[in-house]
Amino acid sequence: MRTKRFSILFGCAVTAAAAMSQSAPAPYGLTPSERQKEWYDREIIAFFHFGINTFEDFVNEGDGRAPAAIFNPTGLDCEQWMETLKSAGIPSAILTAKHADGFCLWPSRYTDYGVKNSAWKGGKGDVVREFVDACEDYGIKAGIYLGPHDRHEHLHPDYSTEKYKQYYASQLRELMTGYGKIWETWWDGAGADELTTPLYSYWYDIVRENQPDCVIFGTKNSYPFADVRWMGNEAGHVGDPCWATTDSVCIRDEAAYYKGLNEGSYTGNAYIPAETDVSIRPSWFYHPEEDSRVKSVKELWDIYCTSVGRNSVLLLNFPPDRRGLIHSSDSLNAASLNRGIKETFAGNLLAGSKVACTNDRGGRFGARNLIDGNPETYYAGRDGKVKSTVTFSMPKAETFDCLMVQEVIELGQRTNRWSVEWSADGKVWNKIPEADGKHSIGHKWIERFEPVTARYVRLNIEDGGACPALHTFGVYKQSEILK
Ligand code: IPT
Repeated sequence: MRTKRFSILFGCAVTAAAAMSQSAPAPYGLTPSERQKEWYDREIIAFFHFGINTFEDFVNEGDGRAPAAIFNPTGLDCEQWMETLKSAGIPSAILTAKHADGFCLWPSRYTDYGVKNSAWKGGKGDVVREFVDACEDYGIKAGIYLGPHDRHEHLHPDYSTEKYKQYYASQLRELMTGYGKIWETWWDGAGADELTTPLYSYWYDIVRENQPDCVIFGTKNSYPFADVRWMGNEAGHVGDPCWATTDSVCIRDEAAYYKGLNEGSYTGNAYIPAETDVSIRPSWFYHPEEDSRVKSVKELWDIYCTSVGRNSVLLLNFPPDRRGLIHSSDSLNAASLNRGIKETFAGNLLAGSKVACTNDRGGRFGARNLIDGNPETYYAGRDGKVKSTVTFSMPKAETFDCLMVQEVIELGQRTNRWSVEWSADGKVWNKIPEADGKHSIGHKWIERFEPVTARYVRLNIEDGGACPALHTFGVYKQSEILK
């Protein structure tokens, strides 16, 4: 009796030891930095375009001549912005501290053009301070947009002067040193063609020295310093495929430039994933005329699927109005999107399946990890074996119209061709057209399709640079909220 019990315990110990000893696959190709990994996991970031344009009629890019005095929000409440983010499940936000008009939302020592000469709070206010304080109180990661293109300053001398270089540097220092931790900074390429790489190089050091974890959005001449890239349009449509890697962007060839941004390149020489900036309204700044044109929940879901669901991060703009508040339509639609996303992905219909796999590394890397709901555990194949078929047998037939797959991004972009099929009987297999001949996966890939009813589902990993390493795969029924 004693011996038997001992041997059972011993047997378990051996199995556990074998599982532990199975080593993890080595990373393949380029991999994300800690900053990039953290950024990917945010999934959605809010953009707040707010400034002097808000107080003009239908201006989205002011010329820097509007009098500072007109900036006068009657009820600015950054905590109300944060309430919007909380109900929308958004963990991070970026404020336009200075847009292209040059108007500063904080009392910069280096210009008179800003809140300190506005009617608001008798010139004693600081929107950036109120924003970062509210972020801190609500556990939201704060980011700052400091437009490199400044039409107020640019009225005379041009950008190549030492004066402009130092002017921007001084303002960047104020923001990077005086407002706590900054998680992202945005170098808009709009109107910024004249700004040179040496200028950005000088400004880059200021960001890095003061904010080591700050993600830099860069395009065009700031691209060499970018952690994340623009994805080529403002409509929310990331390419398919969309690789996190891309080749250095050459602006002279327009078509290659946009393709490089929108799709990236599997063999690209830099890891700079795509950020998707899009406004919840037609314009970037608030205009009452657009109150009836706020994107619907369905439109937002489409954008989520073609951004977050295409290996990108969504930067969704909520423009505060002349009171300094987010309009209720914007908040309500974003909150519904969040509820719909949660409801959809709470129910992985494969969760109770039996799992069979043709390329299993063994140990703690079994294919069951794909459906355990835990992003920390993952499935991996054997070294040198890039193909794999993972078959899921559900306890009963289920109807679904959506799938999601996620790679272990720390281990690189391994898989570069995949598909998903379904079967009612486990013998006759049917393709899902939207999930056939696919290429990139990355942080998250989502496909939607006409509902199918199936008992069996298989994920085919058809090619790649190294054995697969994926942490999640699921099929789902889209929530009614999103329709
Ligand atoms: C566009 C810029 O060219 C690009 O570099 C990036 O900053 C982007 O804006 C951000 O949306 S210009 C825009 C009018 C498409």
